Amino acid sequence: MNTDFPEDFIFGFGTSSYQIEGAVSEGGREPSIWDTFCEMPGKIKDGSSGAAACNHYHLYKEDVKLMKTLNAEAYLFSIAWPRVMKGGVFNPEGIDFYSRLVDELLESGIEPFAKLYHWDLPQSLQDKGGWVNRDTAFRFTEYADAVSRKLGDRVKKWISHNEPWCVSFLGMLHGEFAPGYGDLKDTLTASHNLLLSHGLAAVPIRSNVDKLEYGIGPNYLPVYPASDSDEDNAAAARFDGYFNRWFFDPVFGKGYPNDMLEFYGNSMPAVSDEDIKAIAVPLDFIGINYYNALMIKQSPGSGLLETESVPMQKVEHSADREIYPQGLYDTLMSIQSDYSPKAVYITENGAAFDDPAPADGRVHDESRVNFLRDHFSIAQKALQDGVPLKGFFVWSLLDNFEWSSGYSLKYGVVHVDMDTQKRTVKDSGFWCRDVFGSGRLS
Ligand code: IFM
Repeated sequence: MNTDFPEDFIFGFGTSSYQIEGAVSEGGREPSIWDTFCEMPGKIKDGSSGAAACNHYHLYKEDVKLMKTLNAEAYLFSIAWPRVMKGGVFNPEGIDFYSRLVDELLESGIEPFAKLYHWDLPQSLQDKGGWVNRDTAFRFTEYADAVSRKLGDRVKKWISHNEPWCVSFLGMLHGEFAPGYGDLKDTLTASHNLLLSHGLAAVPIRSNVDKLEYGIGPNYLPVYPASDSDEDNAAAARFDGYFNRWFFDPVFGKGYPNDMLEFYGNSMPAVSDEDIKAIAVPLDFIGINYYNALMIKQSPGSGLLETESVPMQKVEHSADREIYPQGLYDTLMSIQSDYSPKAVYITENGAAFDDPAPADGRVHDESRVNFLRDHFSIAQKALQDGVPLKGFFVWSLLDNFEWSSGYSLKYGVVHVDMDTQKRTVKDSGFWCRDVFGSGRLS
């Protein structure tokens, strides 16, 4: 068949546990830092939480069926650590949910991709310091060992962390996500412990999973200087160091970037060569979460980095971000030239729009269709230009709990009525169905 993507290219959808599962008090799950954070006044825009979310914990069979009708070839989901380990002890009921989900996926011909951490740290570990405590990296390794022992016979693609920048900088220094506090030193320590846990966990996972493919899923923001002045170029490089290179460099064996180590000075904890080596564990693939780009200028006095982002010219906007498909191409090409990964998956890409309400069983979300078409097209161009791109996961299958924005932002290609839990496939979902089924964009 004549297709726009290679025969073995994988098309799928992504979600995360706290954003869709609900059932937070069932199956022996212990509270996570997000349960706690949602209870703090003013943290979530609409005062909501993921307590009920999309009730995927109970409706997972229906959701798998839905994905099948949309021709998904793979599903990237996250495992909730607080379901699987209760007070540090393995909880068989918790893993049983994921085991049933995996069976259901395989029976439907959908390949499971499992993420170990999409932000829902057990509160009991936060009470001991969370990611600032080095011990959390060892607890993560135990958790990864336990989960991969149970699922590794059926799940071959594993991702350690989703967007470690959000966990550390956004969740601590900027206080916008759980746990919501921490100074720069805590943030840098947490970012290091997160990366360390990625490296340490690879060891048991590799011994538990035959034919394993292991990766990590950071977000990437291509950064462009707002002018060609030296100041703006330096500001853009600093922002790139803070957001991108801080995570990518150590994972790909380059250690922490020197310019940023110098910039952070005494706030950066001492890091041993053993840790740097452990983080640089061989990767089978890199997952890239791409949403938008940033134009950065020097801005003395404005926060830690002394940078400010300025609006890009002539770009459209989604409900929460600028739209810049070219940024996905630039991201893929930069990663290719800076790190030469063996394989790349786009592990998240999608957009929130103010969709029209469902009418006659349809949701006409033309903006999202256009968004996806433009991003798939540019991904295909990067593929033609030599990026070893193996798959594309649309974020997200369902409208869901969008963290500090609550349910006010809708990223799904399937509308979810949060009162009735009724799912309605949007036009973008049907667009995915056609592209996933045919491998053709037009
Ligand atoms: O919903 C989030 C997801 O959890 C992490 N990446 C960005 C998405 C959209 O904001």
